[in-house]
Amino acid sequence: MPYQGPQRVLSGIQPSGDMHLGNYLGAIRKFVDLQHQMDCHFCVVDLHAITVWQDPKKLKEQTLHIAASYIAAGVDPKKAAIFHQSGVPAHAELAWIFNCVARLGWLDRMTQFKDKAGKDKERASVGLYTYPVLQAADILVYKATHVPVGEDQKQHLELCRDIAAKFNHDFDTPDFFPLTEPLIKGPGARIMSLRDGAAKMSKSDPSDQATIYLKDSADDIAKKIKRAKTDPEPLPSETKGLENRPEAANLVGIYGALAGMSDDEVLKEFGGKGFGVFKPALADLVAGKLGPIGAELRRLEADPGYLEKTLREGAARAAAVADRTVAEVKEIVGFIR
Ligand code: AQP
Repeated sequence: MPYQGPQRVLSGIQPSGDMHLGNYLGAIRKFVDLQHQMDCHFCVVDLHAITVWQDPKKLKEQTLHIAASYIAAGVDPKKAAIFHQSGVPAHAELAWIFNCVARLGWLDRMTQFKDKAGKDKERASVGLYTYPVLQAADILVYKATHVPVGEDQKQHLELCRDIAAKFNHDFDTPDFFPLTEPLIKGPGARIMSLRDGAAKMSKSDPSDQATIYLKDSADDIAKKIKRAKTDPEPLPSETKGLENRPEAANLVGIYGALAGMSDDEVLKEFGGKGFGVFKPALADLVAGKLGPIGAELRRLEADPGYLEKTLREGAARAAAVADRTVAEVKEIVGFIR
C-alpha cells in the first residue's frame, strides 16, 4: 500500500549569499501560498551551505537574512515552521542512514555536483558530493509529500524518490516513506542571469549585475535591467519568436511571472516594441513587487534577536516531527534504542 500519511511540505534555501529574484519566484513565492494549504516546514539549509567554504561570521548573518526573507515575503512563522537545518540534528542522522541506501552510481549522475565542483573535482568536499543525500533526508525526515523548488532541483528530487523507494523496498516497509512530489511547474521556475541567458540567476554569481537581489533599491533594479544583456531586435509578437533569444525570453518570463501573465500575453502588449520601452516597464514592475519585501527585510534584519528566537522556536517544532521519524527508522533498521 502506498504512503497514506498527512500532506506535508518541506523546502529550504542555502544561506550562501543574498536572496534573489530566482529564489523568490522559483521557491519562496510558492511557500507563501502553500502555508495556507498544508503543514509546512521551511528551512535555512546551513549544513548544505558549508559544502563550499563559508566565512563563519557571514554564515550567521546570511542565515538570519534567509529567515528574514521568508518572513518579509509573507511566510508566517506561526503557521509554517521556519528553522535552521543545523538546529534539528535528525537531518544529519537520517542522512547517514541514507548514505548507506543511496548508490554511488546514482550520485555520479548528479549534474549540480559536476557544475559546482568544476574541472577540479578531486578538491571538492565530500559533502558537496553527498549533498543530494542530505537533501533527501531533509525532506523525508518530515515525510514531506510535496517540495516546492525551482527547476534546477528536479534531478535531486528524483534521487530523493529513489532513496525513499529503495528504503521502503529493502526494509519491507512499503508505505513508510512517501514518494515526494516536486512542485516545480509555474512561471519563474527558472530565472536566468541578466548577463548570460544560458546561466541561471544565482547567489554566488561573481557579477552582482547578473542578479536582482530582494534588497536592491528601485534605482539598482533599474540600472541592472537597463544593462541586462539583450539583442538589437524588437520583441516578437508571439513566443515562437523568442526561440534562440534566451536573454529576451528571460526578461519576458520575469515580466509574466510577476504580472501574472503568460509570455503570450506579455508579447501581445510589448510585441514590436524595442527594449528601450520594455526594460523601463519591467524595471517598474520588479521594483513595485520587490520594494515592499526589501523594506520589510531590512526592518527584520535590524532585529537579529527576533530572528534567532524565531529560528530556535521553529527548530523545536520541526524536531518534534523529525525525531519521531528517526526513532521509527532506527527501529526499522535494527538499531538498539
Ligand atoms: N535562477 C533560479 N530560478 C528559479 N529558482 C531558483 N532557485 C535558485 N535559483 C533559481 C530555487 O531557489 C531555491 C533555493 O536554492 P538554494 O539556495 O538552495 O540553492 P541554489 O539552487 O544553488 O541557489 P543559488 O541561488 O544558485 O545559490 P548558490 O549560488 O549558492 O548555489 C531552490 O528551490 C532553487 O530551485
